[in-house]
Amino acid sequence: MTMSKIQPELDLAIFGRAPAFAEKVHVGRPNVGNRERLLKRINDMLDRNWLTNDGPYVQQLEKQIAEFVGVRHCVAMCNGTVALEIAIRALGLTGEVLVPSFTFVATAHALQWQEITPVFCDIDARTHTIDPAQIEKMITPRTSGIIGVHTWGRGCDVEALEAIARRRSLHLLFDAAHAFACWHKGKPIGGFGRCEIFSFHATKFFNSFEGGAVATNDDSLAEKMRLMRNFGFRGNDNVIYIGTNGKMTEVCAAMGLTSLESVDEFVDINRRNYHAYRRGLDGIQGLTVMAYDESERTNYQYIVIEVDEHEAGLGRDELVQVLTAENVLARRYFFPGCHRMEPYRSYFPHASLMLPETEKLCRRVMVLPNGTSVDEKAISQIVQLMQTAVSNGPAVRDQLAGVESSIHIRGAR
Ligand code: T4K
Repeated sequence: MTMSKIQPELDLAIFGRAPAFAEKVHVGRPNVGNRERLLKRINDMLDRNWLTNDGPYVQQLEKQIAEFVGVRHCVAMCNGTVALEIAIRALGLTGEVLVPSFTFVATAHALQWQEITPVFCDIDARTHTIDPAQIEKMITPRTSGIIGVHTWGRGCDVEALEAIARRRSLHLLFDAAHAFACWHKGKPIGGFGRCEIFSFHATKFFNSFEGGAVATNDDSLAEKMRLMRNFGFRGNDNVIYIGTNGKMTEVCAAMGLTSLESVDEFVDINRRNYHAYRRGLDGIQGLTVMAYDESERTNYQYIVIEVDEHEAGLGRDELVQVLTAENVLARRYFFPGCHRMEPYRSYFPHASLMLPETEKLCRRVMVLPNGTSVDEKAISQIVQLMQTAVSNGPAVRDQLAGVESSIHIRGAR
């Protein structure tokens, strides 16, 4: 007679009950400001019949963002990736550029797209940002720059990076896609390095549907980027550089202006949610909620959890599976790391040997839903689900092993 293992019936969807949430709860649900004001702006735009090409909304948004982050210039673009590409080209980067592998793949692609080699550098396990101590050993005669990424809106070790860039005559710029409305050492992010690049994608804390911008205090760099985002035109019929089409549309700028009016409200909601998550998750063994330095201003957009599989009794992927079955679409970030994505995986098959902290974090980290579409009731349910899963690790693991791998996990690609 064969003895089959009896599973306890836990209050989780993987054991067969209905998902805790009838609708999917997303990481990256857009924050939308005042709808009436947005629609009024769009109506005015239609009345004006000026839809793109450095229109009045784009100019107003650039002015307000420059003031908001305390820089001389904000050059609005159609998205953060093109903003990165244009900044890289306008700065004249060549050869190799040091970047963290723990970033969205756009940071690396913006270089490779122009045949500049992204050289992946490890992160500091504590901050999740590029580790200055690792940088010097990656510099070669071909290195022309460093791109720091302010991951989760937490500033890189800007001072150490500046010192290296100065000493080794390298350009320093920052991918600040996560860091709009975040500060570093008492100053707004946007004014560090030669320039900083924001993303205003729908999933970001501050959005303009699609959009991005480069912030800089460098007059000639700003001028060059303005020409480059408009095919290289200086005046009618006069092209003076190779350029592209990186222009932001008026409807995107209208959304950006509307989002800007609600920044404080978005921060308040994110902060409230962050504290609710911390109150619920801080005691659960094996889970660490990434702490924001509350002495700095930040947008609190990312609820970042590190899962210690040994302590929690469940791995990160198993927890994501449990939540996905409940319609909570927690995300792995930035799995599996740029160095394990093509074409970089083929170019640098042994890169992982230089990236132990990146490798470790990519296996441990997950992000939970935040933003204006998440409330404290939803958070307490999500916390309860995670508590139930971790408290019953062995049963959950057995159940998942038996469930068809129909629960599809996604990462931030
Ligand atoms: N550097 C860094 C460090 C970045 O994180 C990014 C972008 C960039 C540079 C480049 O900036 P952009 O060129 O994008 O401006 C998303 C975003 O597309 C991307 O902007 C973002 N980083 C990246 C981390 O995530 P996906 O593939 O994860 O997006 P998706 O479509 O799966 O959406 C995420 C979730 O949000 C979904 O569960 C559904 C929800 N969602 C999404 C959209 C677009 C909504 O509810 N409504 C929406 O309108 O890439």
